[in-house]
Amino acid sequence: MNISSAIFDCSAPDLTACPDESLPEFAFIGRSNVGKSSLLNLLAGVERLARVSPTPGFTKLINFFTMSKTWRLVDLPGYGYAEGSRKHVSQFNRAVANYLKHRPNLCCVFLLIDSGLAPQPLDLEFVQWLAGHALPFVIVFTKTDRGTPETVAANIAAFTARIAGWFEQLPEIFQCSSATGHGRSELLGVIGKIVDAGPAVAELAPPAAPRPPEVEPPFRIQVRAGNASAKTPQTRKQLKAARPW
Ligand SMILES: Nc1nc2c(ncn2[C@@H]2O[C@H](COP(=O)(O)OP(=O)(O)OP(=O)(O)O)[C@@H](O)[C@H]2O)c(=O)[nH]1
Ligand SMILES: [Mg+2]
Repeated sequence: MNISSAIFDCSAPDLTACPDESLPEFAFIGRSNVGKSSLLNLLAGVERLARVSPTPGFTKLINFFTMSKTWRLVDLPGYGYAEGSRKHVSQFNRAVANYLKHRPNLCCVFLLIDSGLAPQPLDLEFVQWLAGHALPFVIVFTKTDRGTPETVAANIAAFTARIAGWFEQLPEIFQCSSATGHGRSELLGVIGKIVDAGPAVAELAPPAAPRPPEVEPPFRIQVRAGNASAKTPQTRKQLKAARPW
């Protein structure tokens, strides 16, 4: 997939401040420092488009980037980072959960997992949370340049084994390295398939059945039904049917 232009749109502190819903969006979520912003830059083909830092918890807002004037990449704050005042952390976490649950033009979530680590409870919980909310997502194991191929393969196999029982059909699994470019074309392929499908995109959503028991997101927030946003009273199913593109 060719990207003719990549521009930063805006940073939003919460769902109400997000830009219009006219373009399909693909969002990056995962633990702080897993490589979300780096992967965004790799896919966009622009160094330093999203800001990268070795300090965990660096991305603090919902950042929107428009590609080829037709679709967006969305860089989200990570989870699992407890620094900062409790109030700020919970505000950001609530904003991320609201974005994921109520953004009608969100086509696919890229859940990033560090390929150098054995399965982490927070990441496993987050898989459950995404599936429990029927969100279309794929799993991307990051930083494959850092470990030996054997370690990466063992960590991916262990993670897959932990989640296998939760799904009739597993979410698609990818590997990437923002350092070497590994995985770029495969991930752009996922996006291209969905963008090209246009309004029929709902049929491409990866199945998430059987529905696992609902758990609170790893960042442990409570979002009361009907209190998320005045803009989002409809269910995801209704919204999918009404996608604007
Ligand atoms: N070796 C290697 N380092 C990476 C890779 N991806 C990211 N990094 C490094 O990991 C650190 C964190 O990268 P970011 O892209 O800022 O991570 P993030 O998930 O956006 O982090 P937060 O915004 O804090 O949640 C930086 O020092 C990156 O250079 C990768 O594929 N390989
Ligand atoms: Mg970041």
